[in-house]
Amino acid sequence: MKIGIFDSGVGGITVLKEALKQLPNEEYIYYADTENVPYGTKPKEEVKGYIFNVVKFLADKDIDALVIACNTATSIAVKELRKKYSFPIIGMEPAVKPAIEKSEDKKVLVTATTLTLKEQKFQDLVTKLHSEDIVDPLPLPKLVEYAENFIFDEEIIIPYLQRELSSYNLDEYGTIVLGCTHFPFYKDYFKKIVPNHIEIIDGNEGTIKHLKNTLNLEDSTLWRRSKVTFYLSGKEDKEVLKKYLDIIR
Ligand code: DGN
Repeated sequence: MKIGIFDSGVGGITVLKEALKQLPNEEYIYYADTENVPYGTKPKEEVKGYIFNVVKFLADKDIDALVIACNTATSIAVKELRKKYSFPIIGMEPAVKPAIEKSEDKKVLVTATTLTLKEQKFQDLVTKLHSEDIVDPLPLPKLVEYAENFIFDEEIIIPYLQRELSSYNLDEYGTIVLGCTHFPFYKDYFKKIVPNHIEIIDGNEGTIKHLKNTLNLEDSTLWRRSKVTFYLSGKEDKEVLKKYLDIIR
């Protein structure tokens, strides 16, 4: 099957990696909209325009399914995209439900982009789960910026996270949700600075399981190398692509 995956930039690579792990026999086209990154801090209508251009590009490549490897893009465009295209579209949303189940009697801290947390889709999810009193949102837009600039240094990221988390009494929380695909790059840093009982959850594994079920893909004992083609809309293509490949390896 030919599967299109896109994000504004490098974040969706964390989803592509999971896809290669669970579904190694498929063909992937990864599109990074590096010319327009970040999505999460821009006006909704502008970002919608970018998303529709990307999906048209992928649809023209005759994909069998699309994974929106971006929580922000999913929150603002998945409904309209599903109306427009007939292939299955797998979106992402912050993994609030599993986080509530794992948190037991404690609260859930949901980190994501500003846009994701502002969107009605997120509010509806919290309401549907009757979790208004236990879910706290925390936008971390700078993590997107760091990842896009391939900044993964502990000395930079840990102080940023410590500052952002400093106003929360973390003993009250059972889980932290990474509701942006750029954030799993920093999972170990979160783990390093939060109390041991807190579990850090992202939605990548669940998203690819959903893709697998939707396409009825079987576990295969025959393994062949998946084919991945990358498209980047930005200018520094070659240099960035090299870094993407390093991350995938
Ligand atoms: N990776 C995107 C997400 O999951 O929301 C956000 C990236 C961005 O453009 N801000």
